[in-house]
Amino acid sequence: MIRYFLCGIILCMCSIGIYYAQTKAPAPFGPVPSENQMRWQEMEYYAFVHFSLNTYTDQSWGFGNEDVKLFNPEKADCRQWARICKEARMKGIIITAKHHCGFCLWPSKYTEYSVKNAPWKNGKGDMVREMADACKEYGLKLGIYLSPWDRNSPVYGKPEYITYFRNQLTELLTNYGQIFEVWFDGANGGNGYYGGANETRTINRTTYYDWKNTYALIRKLQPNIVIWNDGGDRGDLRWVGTEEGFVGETNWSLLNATGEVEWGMLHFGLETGNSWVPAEVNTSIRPEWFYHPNEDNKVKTVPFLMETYYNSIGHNGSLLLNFPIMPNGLIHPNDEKAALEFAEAVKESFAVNLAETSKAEASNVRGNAKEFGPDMAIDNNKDTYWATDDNVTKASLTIDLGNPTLFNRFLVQEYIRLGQRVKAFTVEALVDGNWKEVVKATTIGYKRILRFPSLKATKVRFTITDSKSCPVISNIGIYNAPVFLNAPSIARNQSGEITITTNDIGPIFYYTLDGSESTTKSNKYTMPFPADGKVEVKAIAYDPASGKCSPIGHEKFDISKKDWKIVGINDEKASTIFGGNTSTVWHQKSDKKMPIDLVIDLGNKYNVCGFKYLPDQAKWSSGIITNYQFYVSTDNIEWNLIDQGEFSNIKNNPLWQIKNFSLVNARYIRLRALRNTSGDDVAGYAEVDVITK
Ligand code: FUL
Repeated sequence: MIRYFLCGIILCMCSIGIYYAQTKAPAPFGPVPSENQMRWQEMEYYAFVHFSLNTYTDQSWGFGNEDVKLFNPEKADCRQWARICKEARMKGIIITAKHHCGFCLWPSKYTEYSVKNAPWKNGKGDMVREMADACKEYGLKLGIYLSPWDRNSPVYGKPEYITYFRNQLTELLTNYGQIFEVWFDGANGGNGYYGGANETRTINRTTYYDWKNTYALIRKLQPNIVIWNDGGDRGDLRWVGTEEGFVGETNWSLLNATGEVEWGMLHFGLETGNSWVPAEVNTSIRPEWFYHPNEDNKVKTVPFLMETYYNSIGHNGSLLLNFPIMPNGLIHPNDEKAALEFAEAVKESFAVNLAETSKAEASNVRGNAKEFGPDMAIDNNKDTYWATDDNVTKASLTIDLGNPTLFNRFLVQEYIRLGQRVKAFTVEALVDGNWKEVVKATTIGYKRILRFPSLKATKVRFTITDSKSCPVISNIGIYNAPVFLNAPSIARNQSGEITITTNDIGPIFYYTLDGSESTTKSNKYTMPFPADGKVEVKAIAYDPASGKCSPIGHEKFDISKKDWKIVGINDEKASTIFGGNTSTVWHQKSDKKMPIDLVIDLGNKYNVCGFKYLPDQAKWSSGIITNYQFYVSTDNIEWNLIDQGEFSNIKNNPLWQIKNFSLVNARYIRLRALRNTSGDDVAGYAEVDVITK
């Protein structure tokens, strides 16, 4: 009897042993995030604030010779910024402690070009301190933007600058408490004031800053920090290759630790990368980073911001959304309104997870163990996950919603502490007893959200069709998000015909031509219509099914372009540059060398007070002009130089470049390209326009 009893105990112990052996958690696969990267990833959404002397000069980049006396934000209130960010459900704020102009928002010991010589608070102010205090009060984390390029420093470009740069970093990383992220912009070298030298200084982006030792210093001072660097050595986070607010649909949180990084790698990550370098999507709530009064009505709309949300957080990235601070030191009410409405829209979209109250089944469960079962993906616990046996790379998880249920979003998360694994998956729905493919996608990573038209189904099947190793899924969500219609796009071609379009399916457009707000009582749009000369068009999209209206789309058109001609060019494609279609482009290259002139005959004499240039919208394309001169003439013989300067930040943010000047009479205009982003002899144009009185 005792013998049987002992055997029983031994058998029992063996099976417990086998049970535990079979249900060991999957081993990490490939590179995995550090604790710092993990903490950062879970923040998901945080703010940038851009504030410097540029705020007072209407510039995007300062040259370093702007007067410190300009800095006097009489209502400056970092608590307002923090309150807005908190209410917008952001988790932190990164402040531009020093932008490219070199002006410091804190009283750095190492330069006179700082708040200590500004009239603000009689030189006793410290904006970084006020930001740190406000973040603390509102429970937000603080991050620092310190531009490596300094157009004010006399020693920029020389070895001494590295000591100066590290001294400033030390001040910022020592005196303001915990810093969650440090941001090193990639714009580096070029012309500047440089303590009066006023010259062009170039540096080698990969070697000049000796990042290895700079990183060691940072990690010593702030062990919990993440480093963002688009300039040199790989930091902890990567840029996504654009400032428009989206990262690739395929998005690996991997890159190689060394070697050149091209655009595609930034945008999609690198499937075979040997380092964990996740994507941070940085974009502004307005077109530009710094405050420009003419953008008060160009604040991004809720549908636009929702689009950004799906293309950043929904694509395995984090979202870093910028607020430009006004000269008085506050965030503009339009920006506040947009950010808070956006937060509401996100909340509403993901309010009810239909998967949480459903039943889940999986085609394979690791060791048949409950702790790796499908329920772990719908238990609202980020530390548990559904996993399969090691040899499985194709598997599905079916969610039974019980009744026919309406939904249009599918959210899925990998347990990335064990690496990013999934390469491809599908989502199917059981509609009226038949399985129907709803959507097909590639990578998942920390979070992936898929959108599709609303459908009613009783079951949802998530199938991993390819994975680097056994899948490990920590969360699944199914939602029925409200629809937000996009503001319509309005374009005018060279013959003066207006077209109104949208990417949404099926709405009706209404428009006005007199600057008044458009409503469903305005003119109904049925087809392109003529409206030449100066005209202001406002249009909305209306969805009869839901009764919802979009925000207003708004365009102001200047003089007629019917008679415009490019002088001395025999190329039919050339006139696309005033055709109103921003996706077409024309390049001047052939035998021309910089400077390259574009001469346009406006057909008549006009009182001109500005010009507009839109570069090629393809990312990092050739022929993006950075330095220009603008001339006018009444007879194409005698020319006057009216304006010259730079199109700052045009490579990363290829927006309409708008330059204003005092009124001149002109029939001919000449845009002279002096330099471009790639340093070759190509000048490219998507659109060129003038501003008249
Ligand atoms: C860019 C900078 O050059 C812009 O001015 C801005 O600070 C943005 C966040 O990064 O590359």
